[in-house]
Amino acid sequence: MNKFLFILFLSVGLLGVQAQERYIPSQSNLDNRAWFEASRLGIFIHWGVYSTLGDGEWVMNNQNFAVDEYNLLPRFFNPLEFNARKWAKLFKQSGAKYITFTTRHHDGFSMWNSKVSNYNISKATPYKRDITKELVNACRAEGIKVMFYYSLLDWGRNDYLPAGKTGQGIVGRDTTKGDWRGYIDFMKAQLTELLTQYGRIDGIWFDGHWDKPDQNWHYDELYKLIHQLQPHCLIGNNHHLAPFEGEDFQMFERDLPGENTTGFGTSADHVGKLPKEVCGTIAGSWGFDIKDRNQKTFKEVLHYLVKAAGSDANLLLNVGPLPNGEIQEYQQDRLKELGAWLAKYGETIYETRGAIVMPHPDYALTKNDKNTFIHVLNGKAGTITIKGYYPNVYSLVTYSGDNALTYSQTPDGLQIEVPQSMVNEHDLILKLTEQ
Ligand code: H79
Repeated sequence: MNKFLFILFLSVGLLGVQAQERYIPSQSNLDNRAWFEASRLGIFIHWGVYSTLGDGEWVMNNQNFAVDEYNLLPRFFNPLEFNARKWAKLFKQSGAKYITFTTRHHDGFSMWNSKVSNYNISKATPYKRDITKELVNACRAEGIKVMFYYSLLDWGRNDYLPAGKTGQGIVGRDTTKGDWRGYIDFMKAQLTELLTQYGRIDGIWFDGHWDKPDQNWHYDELYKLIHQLQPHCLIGNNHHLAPFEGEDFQMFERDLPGENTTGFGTSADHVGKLPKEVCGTIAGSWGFDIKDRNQKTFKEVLHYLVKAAGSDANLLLNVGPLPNGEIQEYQQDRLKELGAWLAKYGETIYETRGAIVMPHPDYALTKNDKNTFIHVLNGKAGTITIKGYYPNVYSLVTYSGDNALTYSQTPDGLQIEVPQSMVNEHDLILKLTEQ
């Protein structure tokens, strides 16, 4: 081959490789990102065979189960009170625009009728019904979009071995059967099922990367497969790092973007430009914990939502249903209260952008085309100073527009006088209009 042709082929080859690696989202994906970013509230559902033990979704690891012992759980996971339509109506009532359902958590149990693993709701439980299918259909009927949580980490399968950072005390696995390539192919087969048998799915939410942070997870293959099957499908991965190539949104676990109170590493310098989502719980834990005493009040849940929006992120708010399929009353109450609040003040949350200034314990700001909304969260009268420079304030009024406030721009920010008569313990919303 002459030298010129050789170089030409080489460059075309290299370009080809690069083109494969670089992810260019489809128009439908970009549209879906815009929908996602405008949605601002989703409902996270942690539900699986672990729920039967009432000790959270990490019980298999935390109590160092043997695989055979844990495998008894499906035999009495029989959620007779589960009613997908009732759940979907509740989620609708909360004002949420989508749900993210744990199709498979770290224990490896599949909540759908998987053909590549019998360890699933239809084949291993007396209940037999395909819960994922029922939930998808019920949500679709309410106009709620569906995303699937899918664990990369697996505490039960041999091919996942050797164990990663977690699950080291889980016994009864055959350590000679580790097969990473086989495990990746298994996940591809499961993801294919999830993305071909349930109609349109709007996102895949991965979790567990941090169990084997140095492992090659073959995301190029996994992400490509997902985007090939459903190009609009948004991929997020809870790896606690800056977004990887091929991802469509960035998530923050129990932290606002830029915060790092959990120590998971979602630090400020990792905040990227993709749509953002903060996930958090109504209870203390994700999966049902019978001794959970950290039930959040309406005010706490509302402030979570407002601060998430104020930091330009969605809130993915978690419920942990009981093993019988009911959602506990206090969790239902929080969702209904949020919905009632959003029905009145949704304009200040949906389709707004945040990060004008980052949320502060006392306030958070959101903005749409017409107004900036100042959410005063400290429930106090007196002077409050909002960081930033707002030189063109035309009017500063209460959300209803009935009352004007006194303000002045100072070097520290916009100083506002909140009279006692306006105090709102949940959220005093002020509407700032610029000239
Ligand atoms: O599904 C819920 C949790 O079960 C799951 N993600 C949410 C949405 C979750 N798993 N782990 N965590 C949350 C906490 C992660 C802890 C970590 Fe670590 C600390 C990961 C890395 C450092 C524990 C210790 C795992 C590896 C070392």
